[in-house]
Amino acid sequence: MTYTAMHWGVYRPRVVGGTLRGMDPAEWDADPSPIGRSIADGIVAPCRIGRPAVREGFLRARGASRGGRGRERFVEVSWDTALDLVAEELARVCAAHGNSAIFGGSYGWSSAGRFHHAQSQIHRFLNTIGGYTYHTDTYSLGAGRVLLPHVLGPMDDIQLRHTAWSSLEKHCDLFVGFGGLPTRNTQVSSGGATAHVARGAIARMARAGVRFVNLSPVRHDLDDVPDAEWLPLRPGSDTALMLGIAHELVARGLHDTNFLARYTVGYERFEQYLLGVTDGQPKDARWAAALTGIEAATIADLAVRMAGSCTMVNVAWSLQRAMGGEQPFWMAITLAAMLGQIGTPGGGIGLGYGCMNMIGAGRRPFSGPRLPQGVNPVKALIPVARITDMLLNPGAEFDYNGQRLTYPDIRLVYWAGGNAFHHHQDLNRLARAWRWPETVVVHEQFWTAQAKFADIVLPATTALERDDIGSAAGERFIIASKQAVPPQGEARDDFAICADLAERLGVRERFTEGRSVRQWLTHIYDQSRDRATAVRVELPPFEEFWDAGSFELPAPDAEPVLLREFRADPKAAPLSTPSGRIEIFSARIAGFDYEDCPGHPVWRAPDEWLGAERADTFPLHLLSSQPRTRLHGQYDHGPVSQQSKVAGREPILLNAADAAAREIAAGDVVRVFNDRGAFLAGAVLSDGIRPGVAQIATGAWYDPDERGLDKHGNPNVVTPDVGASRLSQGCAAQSTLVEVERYDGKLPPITAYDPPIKAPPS
Ligand SMILES: Nc1nc2c(c(=O)[nH]1)N[C@H]1C(S)=C(S)[C@@H](COP(=O)(O)OP(=O)(O)OC[C@H]3O[C@@H](n4cnc5c(=O)[nH]c(N)nc54)[C@H](O)[C@@H]3O)O[C@H]1N2
Ligand SMILES: Nc1nc2c(c(=O)[nH]1)N[C@H]1C(S)=C(S)[C@@H](COP(=O)(O)OP(=O)(O)OC[C@H]3O[C@@H](n4cnc5c(=O)[nH]c(N)nc54)[C@H](O)[C@@H]3O)O[C@H]1N2
Ligand SMILES: [Mo]
Repeated sequence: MTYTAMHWGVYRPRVVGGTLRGMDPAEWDADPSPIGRSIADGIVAPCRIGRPAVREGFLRARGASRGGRGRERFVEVSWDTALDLVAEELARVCAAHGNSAIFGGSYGWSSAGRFHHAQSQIHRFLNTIGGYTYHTDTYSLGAGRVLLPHVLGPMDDIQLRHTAWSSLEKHCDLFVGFGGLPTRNTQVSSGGATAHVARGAIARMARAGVRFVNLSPVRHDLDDVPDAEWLPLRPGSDTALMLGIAHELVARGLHDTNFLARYTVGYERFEQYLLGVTDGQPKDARWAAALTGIEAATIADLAVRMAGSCTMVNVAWSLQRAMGGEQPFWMAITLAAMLGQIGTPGGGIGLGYGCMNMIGAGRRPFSGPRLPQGVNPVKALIPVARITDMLLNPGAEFDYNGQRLTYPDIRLVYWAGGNAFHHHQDLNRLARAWRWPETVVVHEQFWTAQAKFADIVLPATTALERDDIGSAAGERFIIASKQAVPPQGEARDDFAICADLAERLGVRERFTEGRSVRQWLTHIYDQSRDRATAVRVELPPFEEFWDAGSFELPAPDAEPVLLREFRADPKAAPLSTPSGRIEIFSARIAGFDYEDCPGHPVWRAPDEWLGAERADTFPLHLLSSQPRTRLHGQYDHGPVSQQSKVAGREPILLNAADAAAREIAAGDVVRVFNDRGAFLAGAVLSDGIRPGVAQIATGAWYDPDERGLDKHGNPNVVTPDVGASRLSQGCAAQSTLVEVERYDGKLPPITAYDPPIKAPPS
């Protein structure tokens, strides 16, 4: 059987006469993602990179021409010419400046297959030539992932152990979703969603009588349950709302003092703050109402219902992708602890239901196949979202998770499988910083902005064009993802590219270990087989797995319940926090002495939100959320994404009254701007979004004109490039204020998908 594993699902490629005609969802998937419909046209689109290419100025003057980066056209060259050039640049930079001058972080989702995972290939390759400056953390979970080990346990582990949907169906009464429960996001899992479960599970919960509360500025964040209660709070105010609920619990004696005493530390200190003993301000429902825009009586009523029901408190990851993003996660954990239901089969804390398919999917997690990356002798690192700061400030010091680190001096940037001009904030600032390195090498499949802002571009294969293994922890299947069509143009696998570079640098054998692709697939599968056996999962031998095309992992013996063992016996099964318990007060974090992240959860007004002075100038809060029609920027050129555009631009959701006040009608092109930048988008009007809030999906390919106006709708031209706090330095994209106006100028054509290739001389 031939399957292809993609992050948004498993498909059977329909190939006629060597051409891909379509992708049929795997037969077992009850709720396949429509994104698969973008692939057949997508992989042969004109924006596919056909041949290696070098920026014109770079061919002439190498690094001295770097001011032309992102503006100049490219000249197509042979693979030999391109690889010689890359090898030369790597050798030159290592010799002159040391390996820490190479930034090889290469953040991004690349493709689902675990062997051809581009970022892993790059890391392994760079390690064989002496290492590189790397990144820690993710854009997904910057603040949350740094906070969690201090107060609850490692996020990577916790996200895989979430209480199964099937358990919630039986035991939960009330599901309170901060950020809603948007099933558009459960289309994907990192490494490949296999059987989509969230929508079916939510429907069954609703039928079983579970009540849903959607605490989000946007109604459609919980549109799977028609009678869900919608409480449209102000963006960025969730911590205040949770504090208001917590205060109400204490005022009514509804908090679970036994749970707090047995399973947590530091509640007393937090309670002093909650009641206003430390700062004179009780965080009561009236106080919270003024900050959140939700009435005090509604907050009080919610507190009573939460205490009287089996309640799941869930927070979307978007809440922590914000200034002070640690606080909503920490406060949600604190609130759930006060309710005393953590570790029960229907209540407690959820950190990401509705963010990915794997959360709550209920399969026993084991560590699947992955490419060993070797050892990186270079110790220089950045938290992933500090890339622009790093490029602009070599030698400067910064805080991170209790450490004082120094930005390295980067001369060469190497990227494969990610798109910084999609994912990073304040893109005009990134574009300026991007002129500093002497050399930028990118492997890409398509002419994204990441490729256009490179010096040397090497064309990579897609998942359809190579053999691989799709595997995501917590998913139901692992997939033998088989080549369906030949590589398009001159595209090559990232592995083959790295191997040939390693050859030129004299380390081919160390990089490949003498293995072919098939031998590597067998090898990494066998390694994961041993890890699976350790958690009592028996995988078939490789050849059997490969011939079958997929393997269904067994359901666990008991339904997963997050922190069940800890609840049963906190001494026998302590958490990995310093105290072994839930840390409502963290002595360790307090010891770091960061005013923007003190020792217990607090409300601190962010610099950018509707309550800030800045809102006088930029009165709308812009949410930049995950796209329904694609994964980030991937296949933005495909039909599923293209059909969703408005006047060729990315749709932006505006409140009908906000639009009327600005004489904006549905379908108008609008200019969205602040003092960092501006972009065009297509207006969609609704009463399902709180007045004063606008929402746009991320992922429209960056398409700046000469003056820096993005013609297409990439929100990252207006988002702030600051760390969530000194603790995590995480991405804070959600803390963004803008103004919107109708765009009456002549509409500039979209050029995002045009290949920047110089026509050969005639
Ligand atoms: N404003 C705002 N910004 C955000 C977010 C937000 O909420 N708001 N969310 C953030 C989050 S959570 C994330 S995870 C990031 C995502 O940011 P990215 O992961 O960087 O986004 P992708 O578009 O998935 O980029 C992957 C790129 O890899 C290429 N690619 C795919 N497969 C291969 C391969 O096999 N080889 C090579 N060489 N290339 C390949 C694709 O063509 C694509 O361009 O964005 C972040 N940015
Ligand atoms: N289809 C699709 N699915 C995806 C992805 C994709 O690109 N496409 N990306 C995947 C990735 S990499 C990740 S990390 C996850 C991300 O998962 P999330 O970070 O949870 O996803 P978002 O869509 O950014 O945010 C969810 C909702 O939170 C709401 N929200 C934003 N700010 C606030 C706030 O301050 N308060 C409240 N209460 N609500 C707020 C927004 O209305 C938004 O719709 O999604 C994954 N799923
Ligand atoms: Mo993410």
